[in-house]
Amino acid sequence: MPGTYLLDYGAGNVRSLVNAVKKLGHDITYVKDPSDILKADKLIFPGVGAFGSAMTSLHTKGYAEPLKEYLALNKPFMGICVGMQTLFEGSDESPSVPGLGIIPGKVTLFESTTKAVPHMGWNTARSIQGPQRALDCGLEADRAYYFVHSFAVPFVEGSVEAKEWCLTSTQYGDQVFISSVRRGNIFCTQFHPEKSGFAGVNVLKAFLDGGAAKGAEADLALLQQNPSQGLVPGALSILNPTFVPEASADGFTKRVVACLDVRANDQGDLVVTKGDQYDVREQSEDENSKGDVRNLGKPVELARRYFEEGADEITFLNITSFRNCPLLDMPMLEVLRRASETVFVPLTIGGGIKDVVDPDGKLHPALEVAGEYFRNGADKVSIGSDAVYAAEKFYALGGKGDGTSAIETIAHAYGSQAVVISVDPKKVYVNSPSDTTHHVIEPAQLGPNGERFCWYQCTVSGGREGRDMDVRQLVIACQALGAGEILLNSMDQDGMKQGYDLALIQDVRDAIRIPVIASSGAGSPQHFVEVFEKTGVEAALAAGIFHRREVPLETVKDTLKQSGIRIRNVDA
Ligand code: 1PR
Repeated sequence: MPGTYLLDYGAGNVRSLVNAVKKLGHDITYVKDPSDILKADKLIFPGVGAFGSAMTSLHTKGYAEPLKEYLALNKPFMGICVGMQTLFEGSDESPSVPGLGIIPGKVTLFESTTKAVPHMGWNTARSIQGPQRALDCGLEADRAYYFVHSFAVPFVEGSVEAKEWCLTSTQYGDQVFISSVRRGNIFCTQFHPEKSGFAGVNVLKAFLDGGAAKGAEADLALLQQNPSQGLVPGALSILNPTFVPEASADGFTKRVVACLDVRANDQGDLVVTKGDQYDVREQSEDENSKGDVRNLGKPVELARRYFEEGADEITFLNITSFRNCPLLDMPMLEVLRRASETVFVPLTIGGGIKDVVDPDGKLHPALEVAGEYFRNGADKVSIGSDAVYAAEKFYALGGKGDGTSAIETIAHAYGSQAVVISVDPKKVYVNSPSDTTHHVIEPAQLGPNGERFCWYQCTVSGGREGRDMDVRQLVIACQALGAGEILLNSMDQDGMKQGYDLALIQDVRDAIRIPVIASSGAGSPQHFVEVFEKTGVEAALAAGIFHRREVPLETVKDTLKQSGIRIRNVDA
């Protein structure tokens, strides 16, 4: 059957892409057999995971040769992220594995001494082939797109890939890389259109409506006007000789994340709740009974609201996951499936990412649990308690992993960018650094007994148990084990609306190079300004003020913008 096909090798979340394509009114069929590839009218290849495993999957499934043939026929093709990278000659990520070699050039690792790596977040795309060509592909200069990658193809002025392929380039910190390519009917993006809000949905729409082909026709017209260029019609894009690209500028934005703590209430309904210092029950008049679990709304509806209001990412935390839950009963799977139908920004799921045992004794390793979440619409999983146990083992082994932890196995299969560590620290005050073996800092305020110092103790099971590990030890170990991001909560600040714990956040930001999401304590838009200006974190998360509509997301973004902090505009 001709039609639009999806080339998937089962390595991650393709649900959002499929949902976006369907939302645009198109059917999409999964490639199940190599022969399907050449049947396609349009082919989308959303690469996920590492370059080497993507290439290996293409070869072992017999997809590589028909794919090359499809590309040589100049049929409509859209590659996304690693799906774009595989078209190049190779990647430093997997040096021994050659790419498809359709585009000259090599994928290289971002420099991490000057900025956080992965490049995770929203950034703009500068037109290289001229604004009309970009527009044909649905790309607009003033909109931001969601990127998540550690490797990219450098944009080198004058190189063949820059001259003949590069549609847009993007600057991240001090580096400029190729963020989309187009030649004839072949169009690829390094960013994820299916995660880039309405701006990204427009890019998918343009592809499905034949956008790249419009460019191919324009190439032909240009070629007829300039026959001396000697290019092959329909197969090559040529630079518009009259177009001079703008100077490159870093368009990377800070992210505002909405967080939904989810659990079943006493009636058994799944609700979004929110605690004060992790206590999610209403105050009870009767000392002997517990108050009700606070109910602030339904997870799917709230997620949709935050997407529409401009959240750059949405995180769901299953906060009662310390209870063992059989894999098939995981309530968050349905939440994800439904949320990914209407929410087109990255979704993170946390709580219960660990080895799970079913009532019949069947063990599901954390990797399998995470895989289930990815297939149901998650882009990242967040690991809490299990990360603390993994870090303890890391130090017991003398500063190395043994390859079996959830962090290692999930990062290996799905990439570091898919593994977030959720940290639940609690302050422990001391009079002097010599009172503890842990790393101490001087907090802004003295402790209850006038203590000048404190260390941050890691906890497990939603703060119910403290461990002999400080936050600095935890984040350093998790980074070494392969985590891609830190979600830094604070049990002391949670729900208090007094602002983020800047000393803690600064300390963690300085200790590692992976992105950090500041969490807990936001009470006003100014708190977001403060955390970005004072600590340099990449993202800031809030829950209570958004759920209670005390501070709208739009106001947070407007205030950040007015303060000169780059953010993604709320799009429509
Ligand atoms: O240990 O891997 O199963 O994960 C459990 C997850 O559940 C962890 O991510 C842990 O942070 C979370 N969790 C467990 N218990 C609670 C609780 O509140 N009782 N929630 C909990 C953590 C903190 C943030 C909150 C921010 C912002 N909640 O998620 O959203 O503090 O709040 P604010 O803006 O209102 O101040 P595992």
